Amino acid sequence: MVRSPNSGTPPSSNLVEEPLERTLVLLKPDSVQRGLMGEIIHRLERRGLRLVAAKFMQVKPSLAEEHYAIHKGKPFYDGLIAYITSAPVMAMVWEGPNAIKAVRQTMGATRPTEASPGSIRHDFGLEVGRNLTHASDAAETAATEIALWFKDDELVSWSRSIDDWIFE
Ligand code: DAT
Ligand code: MG
Repeated sequence: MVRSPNSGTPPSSNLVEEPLERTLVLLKPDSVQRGLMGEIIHRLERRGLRLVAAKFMQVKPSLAEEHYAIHKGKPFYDGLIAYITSAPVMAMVWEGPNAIKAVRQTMGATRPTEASPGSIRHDFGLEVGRNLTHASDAAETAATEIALWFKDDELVSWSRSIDDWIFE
C-alpha cells in the first residue's frame, strides 16, 4: 500500500534518544495476595514498556538471600526475606528506552509515604515493608538480577507493530 505523508505512519528516526534497557520487576507477595498483579502490569504496559519474561513462582530462601545480599545485616533484612518468601511472587523482565529509570518512577520511592501520587507505591501502599514491588536500580544491578531470576532462553526478544509510536 502506498502511504501519503499523513497516513499515520511514524517517521523513521536513526537518532537514539534513550538506550533500550531491560529491568527486573518483582510483584511481591502483597501485590499478588491483594489481586494487584493485573493493575501493575496494566500500568507498565500502558507506559509503553515491553514484556520480555514472566514467571509466577514461590521464592526459595536461597534466591531471596542472593537477591537481597546487599541488605544483609540491616535491621530489616530478616523481615524482608520472610516477606518475599512468604507467598508467590510474579517475576518479570520489562524493556524499553531508559526502562530502569522509567520503571522505578512508575513504582515510586521505596517508602510509600514518600512516593509521588500516581505511582504504584503511593497509590496502593502505606508501609516500606509492604511496598508491593521491586525494580532494578541501575544497569549493573539489572543485568545481575535478570541473570539471577531468569535463564537466557526465558527472555523473549520480540517487537510490536506499535513500537515505532513508543520508541523513537
Ligand atoms: P527499593 O526496593 O526501592 O530498591 P531498597 O533496595 O533500598 O529499596 O530496599 C529493598 C527493600 O527493603 C525495600 O523495597 C523495602 C525494604 N526496606 C528498605 N529500607 C527499609 C527500612 N528502612 N525498613 C524496612 N524495610 C526496608
Ligand atoms: Mg533496591
